[in-house]
Amino acid sequence: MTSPETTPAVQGKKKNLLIRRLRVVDLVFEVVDARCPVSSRSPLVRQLVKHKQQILILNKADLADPQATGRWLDYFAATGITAVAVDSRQGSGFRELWGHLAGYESELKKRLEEKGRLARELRTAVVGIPNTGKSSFLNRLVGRRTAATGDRPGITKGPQWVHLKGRISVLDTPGVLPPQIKEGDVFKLISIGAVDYIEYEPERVGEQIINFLEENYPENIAKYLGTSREGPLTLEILARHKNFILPEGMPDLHRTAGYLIKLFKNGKLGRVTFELPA
Ligand SMILES: Nc1nc2c(ncn2[C@@H]2O[C@H](COP(=O)(O)OP(=O)(O)OP(=O)(O)O)[C@@H](O)[C@H]2O)c(=O)[nH]1
Ligand SMILES: [Mg+2]
Repeated sequence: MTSPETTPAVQGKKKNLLIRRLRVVDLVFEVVDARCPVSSRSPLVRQLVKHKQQILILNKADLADPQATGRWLDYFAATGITAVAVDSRQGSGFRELWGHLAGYESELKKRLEEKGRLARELRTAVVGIPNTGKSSFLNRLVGRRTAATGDRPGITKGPQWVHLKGRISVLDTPGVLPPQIKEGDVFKLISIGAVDYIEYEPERVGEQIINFLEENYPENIAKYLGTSREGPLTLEILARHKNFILPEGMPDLHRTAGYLIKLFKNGKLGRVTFELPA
């Protein structure tokens, strides 16, 4: 079923509005989930930020496998993409981010001076697919600064600029972008809460999560699910272990899958990263 908010016409309108808002922005923070920093990028971003600078924010780094995050940072550095791993809840990684921003700010100043133009603030904006932590990131960036000022004189509605430290400002509303839904990535997007599992077969997603953990983080299964390690875990075994049994005595796989997905979303299955650089 398609809700009115997700019809192509509405999405098209939203996209155009976002493009218009981003027109005056110099630098875009794309907030992705550090647990799957590639499949949580939006295909739209490339189109939106074609001529802009970009910083990739690997958010929720506290939920990701730290070794994997290190590999991703090396990978992005090697491909010329500025990427910073952060935890927007606790604030780690933001000191490094401010260092990058100071660099971009002085670069802009130099560029404007060379062109003989007046100095102005470095304008930034936050974008990303649902639930990656865009609002948390923005709040952390803004801190207690609440002095939002109007976009342009005479316009009272629409996004506001918040002035940050130095000569940097950020749009007060993050842009929500659609995720790229590739068949093999759906279970990751569901696990990070970017896509609603109800629209997919939860049992299949549950199996995929279990298979992924079995293959990559078997120690997390024992530690966080408390099942015995006598053979590979299945959704059915987990259902029985949790006593999720239907009145007819069959294991409730639907409920078990929902339970697993919820654990994942809340980071209760340990630190895990779904994908590694090639
Ligand atoms: N552990 C952890 N949780 C985080 C982090 N950043 C955000 N969260 C949590 O992730 C959930 C979503 O965060 P939001 O900031 O609302 O994400 P959003 O991208 O603005 O979400 P939408 O506006 O719905 O697209 C919330 O429960 C946050 O508390 C982080 O760095 N680490
Ligand atoms: Mg938000």
